[in-house]
Amino acid sequence: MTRTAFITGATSGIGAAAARALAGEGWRIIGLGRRKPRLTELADELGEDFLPITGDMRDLPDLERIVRQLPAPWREVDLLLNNAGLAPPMDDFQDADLEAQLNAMHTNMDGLVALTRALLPRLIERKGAIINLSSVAGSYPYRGGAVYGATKAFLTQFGLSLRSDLAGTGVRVTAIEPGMVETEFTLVRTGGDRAASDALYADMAPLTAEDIAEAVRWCALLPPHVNINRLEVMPTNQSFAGFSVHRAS
Ligand code: NDP
Ligand code: 8X3
Repeated sequence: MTRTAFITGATSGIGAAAARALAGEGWRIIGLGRRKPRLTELADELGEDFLPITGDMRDLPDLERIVRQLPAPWREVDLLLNNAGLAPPMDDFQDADLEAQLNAMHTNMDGLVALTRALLPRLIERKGAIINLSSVAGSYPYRGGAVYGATKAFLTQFGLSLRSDLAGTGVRVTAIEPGMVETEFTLVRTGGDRAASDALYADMAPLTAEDIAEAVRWCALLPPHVNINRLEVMPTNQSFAGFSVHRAS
C-alpha cells in the first residue's frame, strides 16, 4: 500500500531532506512551502510521486482550502510532518521587534494548529501519524530565545495533549526536538547573514538535515503500536551551560 506524507516547509533543510527520505521508502509526498521554484526543483527530482503546493502557513483559510482541494490520489494522508517554522532574531525580548516575534508565532503555531485540524479527519481514517518539529529550545531556555522557545514548547505540549484527545483512534503523535542543525534556519533568523550562520556552525559538527530526516523516517516506519512521544537529538558537541547569576557588584 502506497503511503502519503504531507510535509510543510519542504523547500529547504529538514523538510526537503524528509521528503527525499520518505520518497526513498516509496511514499507519496505532498510538499508545501512559499518558494515555488524550490518546490519545482524537488518535483523534478522526485517525479510524479511529489505534489508541490505553494502555500503560506500564516494564511489559515488557504490551508483549509488546500486540504479541501487535494486531488483524489493525494487525499489519503498517512503522515503530517509539521515542519515549517522559523525563529525571530536573537535579540533580548525587551529589545526585539514585535512584528518578527508575531511572525514566528503565526508561522510556528497558528498555521500548524489550523493544518492539523484540517487534516485530522483523514489521519483518523487512516490511523496515521503526526510528527511535529519542535526543538531543544522548547525545553532549555537561552538568551534571545524567549518567543522561539515558547513556540516550540507549545508544539511539544500540543502534541502530548493531542495524544490524549486522540486516544483510541490509532493516530500517533511525536515531537522531534533537535538541537543545532545546519540548514537555512540561522540564515533566516539573522536576516540573511551568511557569515553569522557559518560562524555558528563552524568546527562543531552540527546535525545535518539528513540526520533529522532519518529520525523522521524511523518514527514513521515504526509498527503502528509504537508511539515515540518525544525524541530529543543534539550534536555531540552541543551540550549545556550552567545557570546565569547576576551579582549587584
Ligand atoms: P529552514 O529555514 O531550512 O527551513 C524552514 C522551512 O519552513 C522552509 O521550507 C520554509 O519554506 C518553511 N517556512 C517558513 N515560513 C513559512 C511560511 N510562512 N509558510 C510556509 N512555509 C514556511 O530551517 P530548518 O529546516 O532547520 O527548519 C525546519 C523546522 O525545524 C523548523 O520548524 C525549525 O524551527 C525546526 N528546528 C530547526 C533546528 C535547526 O537548528 N535548524 C533545530 C530544531 C528545530 P519557504 O521559505 O519556502 O516558505
Ligand atoms: C533551533 C535549535 O539550539 O539553535 O531550534 O535553538 S537551537
